[in-house]
Amino acid sequence: MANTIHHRTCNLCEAICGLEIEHDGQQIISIKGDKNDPFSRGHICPKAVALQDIHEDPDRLRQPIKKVDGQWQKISWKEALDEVATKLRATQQAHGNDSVGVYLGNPNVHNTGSMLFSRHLLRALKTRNKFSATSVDQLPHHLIALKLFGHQFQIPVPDIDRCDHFLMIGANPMASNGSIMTVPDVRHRLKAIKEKGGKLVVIDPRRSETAEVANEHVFIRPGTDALLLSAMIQEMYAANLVSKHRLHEATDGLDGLATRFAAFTPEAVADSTGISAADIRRLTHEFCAAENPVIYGRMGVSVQAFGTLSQYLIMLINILRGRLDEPGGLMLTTPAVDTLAITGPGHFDRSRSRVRQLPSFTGEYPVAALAEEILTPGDGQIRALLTIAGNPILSTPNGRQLDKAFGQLDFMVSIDFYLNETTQHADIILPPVSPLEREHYDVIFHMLAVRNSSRYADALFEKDKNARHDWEIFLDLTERLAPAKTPAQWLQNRSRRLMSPKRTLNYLLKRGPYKLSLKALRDTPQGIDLGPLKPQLPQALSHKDKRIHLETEFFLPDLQRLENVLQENRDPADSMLLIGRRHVRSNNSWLHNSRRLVKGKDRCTAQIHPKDAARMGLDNGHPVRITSRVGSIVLPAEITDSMMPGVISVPHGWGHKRDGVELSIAKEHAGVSVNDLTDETSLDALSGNAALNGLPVALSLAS
Ligand SMILES: Nc1nc2c(c(=O)[nH]1)N[C@H]1C(S)=C(S)[C@@H](COP(=O)(O)OP(=O)(O)OC[C@H]3O[C@@H](n4cnc5c(=O)[nH]c(N)nc54)[C@H](O)[C@@H]3O)O[C@H]1N2
Ligand SMILES: Nc1nc2c(c(=O)[nH]1)N[C@H]1C(S)=C(S)[C@@H](COP(=O)(O)OP(=O)(O)OC[C@H]3O[C@@H](n4cnc5c(=O)[nH]c(N)nc54)[C@H](O)[C@@H]3O)O[C@H]1N2
Ligand code: SF4
Ligand SMILES: [Mo]
Repeated sequence: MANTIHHRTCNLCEAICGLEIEHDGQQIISIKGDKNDPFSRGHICPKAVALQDIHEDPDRLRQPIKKVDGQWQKISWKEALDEVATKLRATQQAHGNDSVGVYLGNPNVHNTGSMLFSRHLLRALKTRNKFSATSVDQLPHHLIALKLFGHQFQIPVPDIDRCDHFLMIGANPMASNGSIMTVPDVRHRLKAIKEKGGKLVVIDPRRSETAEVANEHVFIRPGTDALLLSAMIQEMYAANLVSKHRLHEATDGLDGLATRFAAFTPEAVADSTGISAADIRRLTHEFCAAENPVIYGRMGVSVQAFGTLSQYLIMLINILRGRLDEPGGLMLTTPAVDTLAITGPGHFDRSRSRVRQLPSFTGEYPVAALAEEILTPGDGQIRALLTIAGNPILSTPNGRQLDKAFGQLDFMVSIDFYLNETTQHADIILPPVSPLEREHYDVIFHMLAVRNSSRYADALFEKDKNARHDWEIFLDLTERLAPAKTPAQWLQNRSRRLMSPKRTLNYLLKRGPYKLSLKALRDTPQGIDLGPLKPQLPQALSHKDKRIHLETEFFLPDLQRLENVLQENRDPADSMLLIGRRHVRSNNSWLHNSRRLVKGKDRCTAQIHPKDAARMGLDNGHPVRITSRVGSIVLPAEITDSMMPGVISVPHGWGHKRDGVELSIAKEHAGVSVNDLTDETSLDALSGNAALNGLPVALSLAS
């Protein structure tokens, strides 16, 4: 067979780059960027080739396996599914519905079938003990969108192509390729801001890859962003920099705002943040003076002790400067599939977790509470667990405690194609097809994109007869957990299968704002450009009264907690602050089994400033022990002046040398897990999101 080019979007990160995959029907010949994709314009990153490596990986599971006397055995799908359903139901019959827990990981969001079909399974599970990676990530964004605009997914994104001043806090898109801002080819888009005479300013405790390409980089002490942002708001009021804007008429809560920030003068926060009062004033004035400024923050500000407050203040600054819903500011998308309608508005604090009384968000509890819900006896204790496309042992706080908790479950099942740090605890693993054996449409990321666009691909390779999609596994389990008792229920089950992700998608596209269809997208495999983002507020608000609800009485009491930080006096000799790091050739915990991505020098290092290293007598490359309340890790030091003094940076997703892991390449480059240090009691008080950044740790030399 002659070689063919298959067009599809890469599903590995949020940038949704267009790919051209050359293949001969069996084997992949090459993976390149698709120059004709109007959105990504040929851009790809080094991770794209991992799609081939995952597909061909001999370690990838292709058939269900079951642990018998500590040994894994291949079993049939029927046997596996029957046993999983029987065990989950037996647990629930004996101990109540909440005795089964479920954790959903990040790749679900990059999987069309999972996005469209997981709700059936979640409903059939009938448990309140649901958890996901949202609460180690973007939970503050959802909470703010829900409160202010009325829908958890109504999250405006920076209109990067039309802004002329980009103030970026705690985000590193040059490594991450953008987040809650789907922005393929971010390098050129950032460069374009500078080329038109605009300015990119990065605020980060590390001179990140993005800081390197910025006009200006400002170090900030981790966890103090809310102080900086409060001082900016104080200065905006004091210097009369608040703009008049049409949306202010439609905003509740603006009155009296100035007084709430009066105490946070630039002078008051300078020492705590490590940024001089003069610099804070200058940053504020430059931002407000620009014609089309936007301020945006991501992981560094979301996943810390003031995550929600920081994101709220970022939103407030955009609103006060009149940048919400303006070209070049923070804007909402108009995706081809009405994602808001599928996901539902969401809700907050409808129930509380059993042990620590943490609030739920749209039916999920903060994942920092997962271990205690398994370990603490009593009514509602989790005794059986289902994980779907997640690796919480490496990606959520206090991984060692979770190891202990998973070890004591009566039953665990994982829907995953790798035997990794989490799934090795399972009794049964149900592996779905590889990403190239399924169709792909980004239900979520077109909604968070800096330009309206739409792109679909059929599966590249037909799946094996014996293989199942994630969505099929979900329905297989749903039908066993909630068997049809009436002809009507039987029909409903049949019609769900018939609807398939493809048909569902076709239906949603046709009903969407552009009246597209699968056919239209198949005819344009490079994707369709649907134009720049458009102003649409207040009409598009999900709140029935079409007003923005600032809900100051929910958010601003947290300023009191912030004032305590002002009093803190930290001696770096006693404790340093730990932050995270991403690298363009990693993807959370699960791409380290690709030889091409892990080769080269060790990336799992502790970056530390020369001054801190000198104080300890630490040489470059020497092992350093980092200790927190919950544990300690030892890894090589990387001494670099790209770190702010007093701060240490360790990437997450490593630590593959754990018992039972069957990832041959990843184990050769194992590293250690920073989440053996992060603390499940360290939370963003408003949302329950984990505070993984800014954790105090002690350092010592290790041998
Ligand atoms: N310290 C620290 N911790 C962090 C972060 C940090 O910055 N610092 N970042 C956090 C963030 S933002 C996130 S999103 C989380 C991620 O947390 P998780 O989602 O729990 O972890 P991943 O590493 O993404 O694990 C993904 C799992 O899904 C499997 N998988 C991949 N594709 C598929 C598929 O199509 N179907 C199925 N069924 N399985 C699949 C992989 O084999 C792997 O086991 O980590 C968080 N943890
Ligand atoms: N290559 C690669 N790409 C990815 C991923 C990956 O693992 N690898 N993961 C994907 C996922 S799931 C997500 S959610 C996104 C995340 O996307 P980003 O948020 O852009 O990625 P991070 O690299 O976590 O950037 C966080 C930055 O915040 C800084 N920081 C840490 N603490 C603080 C603080 O207290 N204040 C301030 N101001 N800054 C701080 C860090 O130094 C870092 O530069 O990336 C996605 N893309
Ligand atoms: S930037 Fe993200 S979407 Fe683009 S090729 Fe890399 S991993 Fe894939
Ligand atoms: Mo994430």
